[in-house]
Amino acid sequence: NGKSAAIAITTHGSDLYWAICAIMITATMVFVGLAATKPRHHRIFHYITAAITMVAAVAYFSMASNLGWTPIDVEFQRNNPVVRGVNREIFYVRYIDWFITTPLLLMDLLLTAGMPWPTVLFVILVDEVMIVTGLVGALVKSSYKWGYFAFGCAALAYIVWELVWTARKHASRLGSDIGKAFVSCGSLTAFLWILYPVAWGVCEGGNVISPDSEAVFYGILDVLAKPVFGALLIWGHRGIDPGRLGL
Ligand code: RET
Repeated sequence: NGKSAAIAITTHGSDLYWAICAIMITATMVFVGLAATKPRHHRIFHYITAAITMVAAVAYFSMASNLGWTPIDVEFQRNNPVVRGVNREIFYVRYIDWFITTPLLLMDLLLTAGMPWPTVLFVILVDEVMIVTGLVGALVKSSYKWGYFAFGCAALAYIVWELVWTARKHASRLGSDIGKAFVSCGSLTAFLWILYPVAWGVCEGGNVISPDSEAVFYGILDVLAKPVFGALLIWGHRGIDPGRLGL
């Protein structure tokens, strides 16, 4: 209907969001089930990882149900760069998910590397700055959104540096098995996390790709960054006594 207010909204995303919700629920059950096979003091990584997919399951339930979003005016509309007064569906629920899950993902990694708690705390606080700047930037209508984006990218640069340099060296000093477990999960994380601001730039930021494509882009990233990452991490810990990490 050409007369109704234009809004870029997902039409096919819901099916994909339901599928990913199911993946997150299944992964949560597997991680909790695996925890039950271990003595209680060997469950820390199972519990952290299960909490990550549990939170994501609720976020995906929301998006699949077409909830957790708000229309935001966009300055640029694909194929029609001069039209004003156009909206885009912005899923703020993603950021509630990320605010909880990205610190947990960092705990998974930094505890694997045996990092001291002040470092873990500071990296998590910087991560929270990154997520909040992303949320505020997504809700801001003017091009000031790119200022928030820049702050978020600076925060991500620091986090990636801590992972690929400081924590990697720390992990390898604790033993080659710990070093290997960290490098596989740490490299996957560094690679995937750098793609999130790319997705943000073409979705919430620049409105270049449609909300349907956004569902695919963030969807693939989230499945790799949560359940696949979690499986790799728990597998990596199979021969490692948490006592060696000070846990
Ligand atoms: C934003 C926009 C602002 C700049 C940057 C971002 C990075 C977000 C990241 C999110 C990671 C999410 C994960 C979710 C769980 O699966 C907020 C998009 C740098 C890195 C891993």
